[in-house]
Amino acid sequence: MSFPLSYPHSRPLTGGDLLAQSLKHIGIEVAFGLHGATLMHSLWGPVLLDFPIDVLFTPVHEKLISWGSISSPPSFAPGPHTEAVKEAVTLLKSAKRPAVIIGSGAQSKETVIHLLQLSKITSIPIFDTQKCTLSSTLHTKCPLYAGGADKLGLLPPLNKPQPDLILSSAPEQACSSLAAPASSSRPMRNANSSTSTSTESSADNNTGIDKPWLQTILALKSLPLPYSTDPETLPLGKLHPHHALKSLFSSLAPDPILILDGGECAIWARDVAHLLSPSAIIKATGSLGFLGNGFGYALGAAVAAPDKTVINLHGDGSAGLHFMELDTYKRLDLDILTIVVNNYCWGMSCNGQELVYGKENPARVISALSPGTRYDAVAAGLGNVGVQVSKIEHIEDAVEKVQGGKGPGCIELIVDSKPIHPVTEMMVGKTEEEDLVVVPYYDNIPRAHYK
Ligand SMILES: Cc1ncc(C[n+]2csc(CCOP(=O)(O)OP(=O)(O)O)c2C)c(N)n1
Repeated sequence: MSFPLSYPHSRPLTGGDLLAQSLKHIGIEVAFGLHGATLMHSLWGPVLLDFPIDVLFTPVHEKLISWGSISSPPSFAPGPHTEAVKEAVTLLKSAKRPAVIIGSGAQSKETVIHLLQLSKITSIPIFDTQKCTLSSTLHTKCPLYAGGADKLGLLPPLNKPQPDLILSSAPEQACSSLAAPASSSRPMRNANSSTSTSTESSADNNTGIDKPWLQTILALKSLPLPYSTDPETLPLGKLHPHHALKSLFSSLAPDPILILDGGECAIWARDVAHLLSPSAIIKATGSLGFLGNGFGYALGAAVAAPDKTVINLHGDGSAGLHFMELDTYKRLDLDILTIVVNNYCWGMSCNGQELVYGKENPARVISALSPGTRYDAVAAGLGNVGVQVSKIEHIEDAVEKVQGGKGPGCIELIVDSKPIHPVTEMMVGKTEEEDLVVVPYYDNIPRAHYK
């Protein structure tokens, strides 16, 4: 039995977390949560049960609900069964075009060590996903790091075959797994041991890998991004968010801890984060919301790693939630650079509304923010060095000003709210299919028909 983990950051606080994928499974999830507390090498302590919004929207068909068993023990401890691991190794050895996709189930340093070892021994390329925060480590340390898993979608138009086996640590991700030893459903300790079992068992090598295919796969990440040829300045005179962040990240000192908050700005930033060679990336937003948490993460990171610069990146929406923390940064004289990517709106929400209601209703009453607000001025009022930038050619000067001295600073980067990032389009999931209800940012659900 395996359950995808929904939010691994809750692990330090709980014994484990479980994502209810459908109402049918709620009974089993609850039973598993109760049993987990008593199983060795399983969950312990409090268990977080996460009911995603698409599940909460689903009508209940009582007959289909499986209640599980609250009183009897499950037949197997959850997690990879030895036989399942053996079978996965056999499949890995026989695959010609295998790939690993990692997600939130592979976030610990130990897992990265095992993944690097696995990739080295087996020549299997590793892809990551939006949910994974390790790509900078993989980018610099893993010769077979192949970029985001979305790149696999480029294979059919290039007339190249898809992988014949995917080892996935994130079965909840978009790509369907051909075989997965489901390590993501376990606490990290167990997930690691399952990875190392595969690593050791594969030590006598998969020799049958299609090498030309591997080269094609590795070249995908160097293909230009779809918006890299867009103009730097858009028709309304504002900067394209991709070019603005690319230029800013190329100018900043490398090796910081990078905190990504906000909506679209975090995705634009993630596309170019490797230019900063960050020693760690911490994403504030995700499946449970958490917009604005980046301010606290930045504070914690700066106190825990005083020899590092911390980059605290926000949209003007998330910035508004806890901007007063800049007062704390100054009081403690912390090396935190806050970047406000200001597009004068809650961009991801406003662009989502554009996609769903665009033609029928152009009003964006709630998602618009004030164009007059000067975050650089507020930052300066809180004792941070504050600079506003609206032109690419002024970025280097701004960086020199905020990184030249000691203590916290803030760069307010004025950008356009367009183009809509492709990830927003994908998450909004707009479709004309009549039998589907669009649940923006979550999976669409089948339309219920009541008799
Ligand atoms: C606490 C919380 N509230 C609401 C959301 C939903 N949400 C996700 S992205 C977003 C818009 C963010 O706007 P902004 O921070 O300005 O970044 P932008 O998308 O403009 O780059 C919102 C409201 C959330 N993730 N967390």
